[in-house]
Amino acid sequence: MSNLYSLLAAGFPEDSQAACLILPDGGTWSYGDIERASGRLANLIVALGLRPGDRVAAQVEKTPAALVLYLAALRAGMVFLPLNPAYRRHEIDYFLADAKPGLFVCRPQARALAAAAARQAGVAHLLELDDAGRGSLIDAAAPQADDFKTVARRGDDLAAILYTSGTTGRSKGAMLSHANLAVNAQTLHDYWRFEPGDVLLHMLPIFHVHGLFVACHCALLNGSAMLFEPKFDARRALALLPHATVFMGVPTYYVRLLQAPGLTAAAVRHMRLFVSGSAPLLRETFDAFRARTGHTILERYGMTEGGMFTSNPYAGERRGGTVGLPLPGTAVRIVDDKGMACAAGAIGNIQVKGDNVFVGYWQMPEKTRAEFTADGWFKTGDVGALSADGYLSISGRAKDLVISGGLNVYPKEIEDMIDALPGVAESAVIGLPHADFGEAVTAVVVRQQNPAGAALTEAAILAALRGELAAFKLPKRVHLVDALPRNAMGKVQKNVLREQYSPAG
Ligand code: MLC
Ligand code: AMP
Repeated sequence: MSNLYSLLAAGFPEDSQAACLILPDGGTWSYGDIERASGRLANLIVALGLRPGDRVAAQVEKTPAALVLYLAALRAGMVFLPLNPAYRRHEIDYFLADAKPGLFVCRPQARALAAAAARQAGVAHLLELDDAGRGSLIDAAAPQADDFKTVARRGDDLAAILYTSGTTGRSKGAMLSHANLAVNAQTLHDYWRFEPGDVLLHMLPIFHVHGLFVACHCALLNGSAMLFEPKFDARRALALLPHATVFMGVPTYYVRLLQAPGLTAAAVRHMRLFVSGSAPLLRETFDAFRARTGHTILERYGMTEGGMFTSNPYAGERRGGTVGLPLPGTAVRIVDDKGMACAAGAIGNIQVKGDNVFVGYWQMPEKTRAEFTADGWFKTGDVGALSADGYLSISGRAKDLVISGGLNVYPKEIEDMIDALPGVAESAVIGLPHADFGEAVTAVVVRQQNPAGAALTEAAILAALRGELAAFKLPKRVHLVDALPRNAMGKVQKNVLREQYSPAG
């Protein structure tokens, strides 16, 4: 097994001038440009003194240079650590202290904050990459040679660490190996039948599994061009879809496309494939999209800890309300709380096994052990059922997680912050149905019986959280109450809160 980059590069087109990234301003990065730029950055990373296995962290906007930085880190044998630019100091401090990267690449506007965090965590090198893809990172790489001999890696060597927040509040770094990513890339490329001439409309962020691995790996492996957009915008998507053949998005993208004027069968007649994932696609969205466009969205299911596990078939029946069949090489089973296999159709805990399943959580051997069964199955924390003919339906989550617009928010992290505010006795954070984001983060807060408690308001709580947390994690609403509902064991009944505060309830 070699370096994941070598596998991807084997799919690059023979013509090195063929387009890899097509930008909103019409600019193009060819496959040759990608190879040379990643060579320069890989040479720079080595010249800085980083060694294979060291971490390279990046908190930057989506630009070609950001993607090239990922490829350079792979080539040099480093472990890539992408971070959402929305994260604030509190979050960055934790990631840097935990992962101890040798190089941290930040946005210039976050330099002061990043420098303080990097100093505190003992990060040796801090470089900048701005939102136009320029900065000290690129300047430092400019004198480096274009050629770089991609470092050989073993299959179980780490390629990336992606942080996923934990139910206990502390984020966990999911360690993904070259083999994990390579096997999933190849499987998806083949299963979704990528073909010569495919063009991917890429509007996802590239700091998560969906945008960075699922989307980019399929396109690179296929030597395809990507219409590489900084973010999702429904009008822009409609303008670009006639030039694409494949689109991947979270359900919110499809909800917004359906609301935008101009989504017609004619507008998408060149398209070969629409893929949805990262959060449940409502049946009504699936049906409305088919009725409007004639295209049946292909829904698939996966998570940071292993990439994609299941997918609706390319040629067979794409069954709405299901996430399809286990992908080749991945096994899926449903078990009850005692670990006994469930019958077809019965709801239970979803467990998975396969070469794509991650290596473990960074420096958390006990958490890793707790998430695997004795016979090596990974406990996803999702709940669902397998039909008699093998289709998986996800009916809920055993883990306390809110997915808002495809981004995960762990209630415990928000509850801890709210509970620390003056005047707060306790709090519960829940997800409520939301037409655009799927779920909306909502806080229910109990006041202390004192003047600080009496002075609490929704606005004051939100203002206090805003500086500390990425904005997408902020509650869309805060409800102040006298007490939380509890069961006989004293556990907060979040299901009761969800019913009470649901828009329809
Ligand atoms: C932005 N905001 C959100 C939000 N995104 N609030 C809740 N949930 C979200 N997902 C807030 C911002 O903080 C800001 O708040 C306001 O909305 C406007 O910000 P914006 O950046 O203009 O929003 P917009 O561009 O509309 O972004 C929404 C979105 C985006 C849905 C297009 O979040 C997105 O692209 N999501 C996809 C995430 C993704 O890639 N997930 C895959 C994870 S991988 P304020 O207060 O500042 O105004 C994974 C595994 C798998 O899950 O299976 O794939
Ligand atoms: P993340 O930890 O960000 O990788 O998110 C993974 C989680 O997203 C999974 O454990 C599921 O709960 C959820 N998820 C991903 N795809 C789907 C889908 N198609 N339907 C329902 N939930 C999904």
